[in-house]
Amino acid sequence: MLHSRRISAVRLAAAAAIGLAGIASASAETKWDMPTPYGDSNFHTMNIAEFAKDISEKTGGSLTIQIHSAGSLFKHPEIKNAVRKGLAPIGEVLVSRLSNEDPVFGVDSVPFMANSYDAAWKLYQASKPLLEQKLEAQGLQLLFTVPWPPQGIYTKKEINTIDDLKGLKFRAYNAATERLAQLADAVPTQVEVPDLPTAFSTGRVEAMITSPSTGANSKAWDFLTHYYDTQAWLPKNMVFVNKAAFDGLADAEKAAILEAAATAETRGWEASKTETAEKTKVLADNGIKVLEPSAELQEALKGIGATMVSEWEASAGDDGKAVVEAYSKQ
Ligand code: PCA
Repeated sequence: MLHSRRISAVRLAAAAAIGLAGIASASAETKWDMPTPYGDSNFHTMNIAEFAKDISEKTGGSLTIQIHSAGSLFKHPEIKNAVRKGLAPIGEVLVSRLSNEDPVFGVDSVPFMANSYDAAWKLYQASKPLLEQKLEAQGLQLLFTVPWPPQGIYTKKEINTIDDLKGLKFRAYNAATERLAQLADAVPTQVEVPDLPTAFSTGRVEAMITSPSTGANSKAWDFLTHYYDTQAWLPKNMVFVNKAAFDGLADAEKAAILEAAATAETRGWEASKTETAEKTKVLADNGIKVLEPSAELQEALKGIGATMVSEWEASAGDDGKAVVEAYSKQ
């Protein structure tokens, strides 16, 4: 036991050293591997592809980034720690995947706390100093965030009241979606986006809450029939770097990354807005019934949201108070 543990520790250190070796030689050509969780046709991945191209152009090819999408290099739950350990120098995750580590990471997924682009941007600005601080404590640096379109409910049957969700096997993608499912008396199961078609077609799950993007990218019409535009929250993805890897770059390369990141953030927020209408239309064009939730359903969801806001505030303590106060002043 002891022996095997030592071997794995040595292996891990060796892997980390290999990971960082490419980074240290800033004067030569540096190639960074970048794990991301979502597929190539998703607008986040497309935005990151532009970001990578931009960096390569700005640095005259001295720094290039190779994207490994759809969890192909590291699976979504592993990406943050892979970057933290230097196994990959840069990566993308859904911020709220980390809410189990610290409630601050989950603030953008509390239902109805900020459910428009304007509110989501303000909440981002209000929470950014703490977000950066929490990442820095892990040797990570935030580069940019981009929100998903507002979240709506997908089902295989008509949903008129919250009771219609009772007992449904409900796909979750973070702690908040799991909690929402519990509060609706549904049964949550975590499933990553690349696994959605299989999970639905084998009956592991039968309903979900996500964006029109993820519904359209996963061809939801193959296994679902109804989409309720509840506009419950706009969760963000973030792109972040291993601070030591970043510090090992030449100054011009660091500047190129920061400039490309600022551009990617602006472009990504705009793309997300365009995406909302475009992908909602794709759902409708492919036969999904795109519907407004009934007043009764929406009220019940807001009730669940209110419970979750209190729970979030209680768990986030002083950090939570600071974010809420900064948000109210935005
Ligand atoms: N798509 C991702 C996160 C939120 C979204 O719209 C997902 O469904 O996992």
